[in-house]
Amino acid sequence: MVVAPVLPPARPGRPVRTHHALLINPFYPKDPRASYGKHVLTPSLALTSIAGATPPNWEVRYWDENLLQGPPPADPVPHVVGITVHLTFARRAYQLADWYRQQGCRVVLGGLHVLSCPEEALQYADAIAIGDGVQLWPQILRDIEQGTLQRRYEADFSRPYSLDPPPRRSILPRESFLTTSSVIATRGCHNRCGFCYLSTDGLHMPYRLREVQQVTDEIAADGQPYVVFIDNNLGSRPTYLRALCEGLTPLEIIWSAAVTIDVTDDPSLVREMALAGCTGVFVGFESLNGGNLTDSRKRTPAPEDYSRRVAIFHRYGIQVNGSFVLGFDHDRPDVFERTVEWVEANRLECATFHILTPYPGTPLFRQFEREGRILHRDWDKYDTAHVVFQPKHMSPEELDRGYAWCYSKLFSHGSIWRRRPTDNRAVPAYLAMSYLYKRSNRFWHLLIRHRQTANVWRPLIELSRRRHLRLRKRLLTMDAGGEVRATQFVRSGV
Ligand code: B12
Ligand code: SF4
Repeated sequence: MVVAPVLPPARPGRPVRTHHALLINPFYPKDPRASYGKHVLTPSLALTSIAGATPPNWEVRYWDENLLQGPPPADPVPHVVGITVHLTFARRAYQLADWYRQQGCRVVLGGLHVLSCPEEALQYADAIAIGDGVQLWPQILRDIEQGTLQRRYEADFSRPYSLDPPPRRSILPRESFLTTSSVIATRGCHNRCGFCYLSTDGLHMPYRLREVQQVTDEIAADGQPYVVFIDNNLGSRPTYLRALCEGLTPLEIIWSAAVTIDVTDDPSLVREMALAGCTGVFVGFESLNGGNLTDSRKRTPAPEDYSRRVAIFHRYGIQVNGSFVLGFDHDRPDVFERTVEWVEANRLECATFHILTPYPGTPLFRQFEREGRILHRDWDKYDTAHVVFQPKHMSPEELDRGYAWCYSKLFSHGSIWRRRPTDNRAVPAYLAMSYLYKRSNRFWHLLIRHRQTANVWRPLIELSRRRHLRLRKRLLTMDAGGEVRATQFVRSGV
């Protein structure tokens, strides 16, 4: 899980198979301190979306190096290779691009890192797609057919979302993911935090909504019991979320999504989410220090009110996966202990920790550059698991050790036990799931390599879904102040 598959020597001079496109999600090393499970939770929506926009006279194939099935295929030699590039796997993407170009393929690079560092990506590609690939991909393929391929293609994200064709999930190896239904309903976010990729220079991503019917049709067509919404913030527009919940309820699926904590402003909306099948939310708390949130320009309720709001999710049986960023300018060496203590006191079912990472092109990157605090530009290490800048009140080593300590503490037997649900009936399921998810990386490795992820997880998901249907019935019979407890299996969020 930490070393990319070795590429065999390139075999140039073979004929390319015309109108054959290969889409690749490159390998990235996994942090062994966190769970490997999250990496096979869902497939890349970028590539299925682009596949959906592929003209019918093109054959399209998908390869995800993170599924541990060896190096990507070069037989037959693809006419076009499309690679998605994030900064953490940019180096690997460029290596793959070189390898395919040596064999006569046309290589197109797209994705977030291409948007923030286009000149860098151009050195490795025949063409780059800056921005929305769904608009650009058909035009790129047409230009390749006509021999008029340009070097750069650009599109912003302002086109109405409802014009996008549905993602093509039929290209996916269904057995390799916990669910193939990674779905998006909204694009953008009402916030623009200084450290977030949404603040990248040149990224024009206004808030966009898809028709509820479009979203529910897509979910029904994929036929999975569990759906993961990969929206930056599904709760940005509460009226839309309410309408979406109404559309999701009859599907009788379970789902999870990322939301900001202000979704709890109206507890009746949280109740609607539970009734529609929401079993878990991923919440970016970011920090328990208000100064850090103000510096980041995050519009959010005060950290002092977080506990009350977490309890609202729990009241309706929704698990909370809290995301915390460590190393902000108001953080001192006690931040690690204080954060973990808070996670335990509030019985968060799961948490993810991230070392503050200045993504290139963001205000945070510019600030640290101005202050001379960027330590290096080795993008491989910009994965939120490595320190790449000089923190204000501690050394990089202290931050690195503190981050590792947070995970070892969170995944320890004691912490898992302290965060158990208050309802004793829910404890066995919680423990089984916690151990499977958090302390079984060897097992995950086997499941992934032997393509058993779906076989092992689907029965558990189905069980969770049925339990959740019963929970919804109980919830319906209660008044709005009623309470159900978290008794689910499925981990929350991504
Ligand atoms: C799902 C997800 C994951 C899943 C990945 C599942 C998978 N198998 O892909 C998991 C949970 C594993 C994951 C892990 C991590 N993630 Co993540 N993840 C996301 C998330 C929520 C959705 C990505 C997505 O599918 N977007 C929807 C697609 C349609 O958008 P898109 O990728 O931008 O693609 C469009 C264009 O860019 C372009 N395009 C993209 N590729 C290509 C290729 C071609 C050929 C073309 C023509 C066009 C094109 O066209 C697409 C359609 O318009 C995003 C946040 C977000 N909402 O986007 C974060 C995000 C991508 N993740 C991020 C991070 C930091 C991580 C981690 C490093 C965090 C951690 N410490 O664990 C890890 C490690 C992964 C890694 N090394 O990259 C950051 C990346 C920041 C950056 N600047 O690169 C994001 C943006 C979150 C954030 N707010 O900071 N992640
Ligand atoms: S709330 Fe989350 S998704 Fe929205 S801008 Fe801030 S970090 Fe990004």
